[in-house]
Amino acid sequence: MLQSHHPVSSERWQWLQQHPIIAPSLMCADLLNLQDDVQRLEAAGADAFHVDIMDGHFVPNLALNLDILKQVRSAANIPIDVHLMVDNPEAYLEPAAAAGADLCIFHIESTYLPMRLLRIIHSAGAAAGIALNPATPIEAIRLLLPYLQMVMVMTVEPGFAGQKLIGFALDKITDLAAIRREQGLDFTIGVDGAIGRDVVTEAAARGASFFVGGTSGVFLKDGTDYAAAIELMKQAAQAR
Ligand code: S6P
Ligand code: MG
Repeated sequence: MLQSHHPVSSERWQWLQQHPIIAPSLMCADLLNLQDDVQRLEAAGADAFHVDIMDGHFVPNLALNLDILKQVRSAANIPIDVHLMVDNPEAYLEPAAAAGADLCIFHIESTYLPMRLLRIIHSAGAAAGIALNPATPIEAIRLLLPYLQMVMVMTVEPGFAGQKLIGFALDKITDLAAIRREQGLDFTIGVDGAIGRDVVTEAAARGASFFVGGTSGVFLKDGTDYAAAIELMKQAAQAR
């Protein structure tokens, strides 16, 4: 029988076990002063940076790219996760890891060769995550769960910041947490899309521990500074 690959748990992935992890989404940052924002967000208590990469095909928008990732890596001291919203994700995995991604997340909707992609990510030394669009059922990745360090539950259709929450996606957190418990697995459950404080509390209660902070969580229009916004998200995650 063919041996399927079983990643040896790496020390480089330990940060994913922390609760909570608040990961500001850098496509929402001040792109004209990105270095400054990276430093301010770190000083404000950000646990990781979330870098969205789009191709205008898988989603109808463009966001950050691998060159920006490389520059962020050189300015940042905390882990970086890369969220690939692209067709043909295999073309981006090794370059993303080489550019400094600690965690590479691809969409299950973008591939029919997920085990191949997981092997590429792990061979490059990064942790592997799979994102699910709001309407994609857990069934699509159930057999892959033992190989994953993260499942990213999308609570908006990917592509844009500032959208409305798609609440039914939160049910998947509960189901994923139950499978994780029953099977003794250790993947982290993340949520991305319209993650304000109320959603943080609900998602944490269901079993999520990784929260992407965009315009609803970290980059608030009401003048709340980064430190206060991140602290409020952390408190919201503990209020369960
Ligand atoms: C877009 C991307 C997300 C956004 C984030 C923004 O699909 O994957 O990471 O940057 O959703 O957050 P918010 O609070 O503006 O929805
Ligand atoms: Mg994202």
